[in-house]
Amino acid sequence: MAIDYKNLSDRELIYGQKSCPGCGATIAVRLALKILGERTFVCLPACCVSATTNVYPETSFFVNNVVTAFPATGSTLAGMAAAAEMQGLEDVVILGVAGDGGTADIGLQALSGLCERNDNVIYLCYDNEAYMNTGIQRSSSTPWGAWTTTSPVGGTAKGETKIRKNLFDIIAAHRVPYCATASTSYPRDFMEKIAKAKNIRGARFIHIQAPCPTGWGYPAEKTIEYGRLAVESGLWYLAEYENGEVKLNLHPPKFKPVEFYLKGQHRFRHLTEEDYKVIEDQRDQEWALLEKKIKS
Ligand SMILES: Cc1ncc(C[n+]2csc(CCOP(=O)(O)OP(=O)(O)O)c2C)c(N)n1
Ligand code: SF4
Ligand SMILES: [Mg+2]
Repeated sequence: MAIDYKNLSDRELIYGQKSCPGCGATIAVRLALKILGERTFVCLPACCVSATTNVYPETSFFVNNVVTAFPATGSTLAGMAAAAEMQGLEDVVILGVAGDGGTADIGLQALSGLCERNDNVIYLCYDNEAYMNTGIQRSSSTPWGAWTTTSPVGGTAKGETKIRKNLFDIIAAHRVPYCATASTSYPRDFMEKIAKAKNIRGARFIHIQAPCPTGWGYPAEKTIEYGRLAVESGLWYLAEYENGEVKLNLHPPKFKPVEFYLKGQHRFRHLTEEDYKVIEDQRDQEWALLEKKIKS
């Protein structure tokens, strides 16, 4: 979907929020609202974005927004979409913005219902790979080997022991009209996906990796660099599911070694050369599965 970047509005629809410097989640929401515009109605569960934007009695959103209970984003969005339809509001976008914990864990049931019913909403999951707002606890999207306060390091413990859920696959399996992955380090790709989603009716889902300097343990000015390294080393991919088909938006000609991505982050600093090998094997398996879906 071509975007006229030169004439993109200068107006910011989110500002003054209290997030950490370099917060990838804030970048994701800012870019999404640039494309979606003022007639967007946002729903957020408990998460970093809601906690840093809605500090009573103020809000940093310059569109309507509602904060719902942690598991309830999908069901609240369904109600908002039904209300918009009842009122004949054709020009509005109902947008959910939730973290990985609120999406892949506690909110998954409500989200699954939303997808099955094909409710007319866009659901944006920003993935900082842990429960950051409450002090860095693991989620089912935390990568293997990562330190969090609930996947500790020390003695025999070596960080997260499980392989992360593949949300893209889970949502695509609901056969929704549109599902995509994105990265805050590839803003054009992301904004084009948002623009495409805006023009589709029904349940649309975008899963964006949003690096978090506080939880990952790297200097705030490196958010874009780490997001790029994740894609370049094959640990995050940019893909779309549409009309029953999976499409890859970018395939690095040759993956960068994973240690380029892992080494500078505090959460991975205990990992050894052997662990890097494990992560590369997991990556290759994931890509083999993905490539099968693209060919078939
Ligand atoms: C039912 C319920 N359990 C726990 C909490 C506490 N809580 C609020 S936000 C949060 C973590 C959110 O993690 P995620 O969805 O990944 O968003 P992030 O904080 O990383 O932005 C938790 C555990 C809650 N608000 N409600
Ligand atoms: S903890 Fe991470 S996701 Fe939360 S506001 Fe800070 S940088 Fe953003
Ligand atoms: Mg999170």
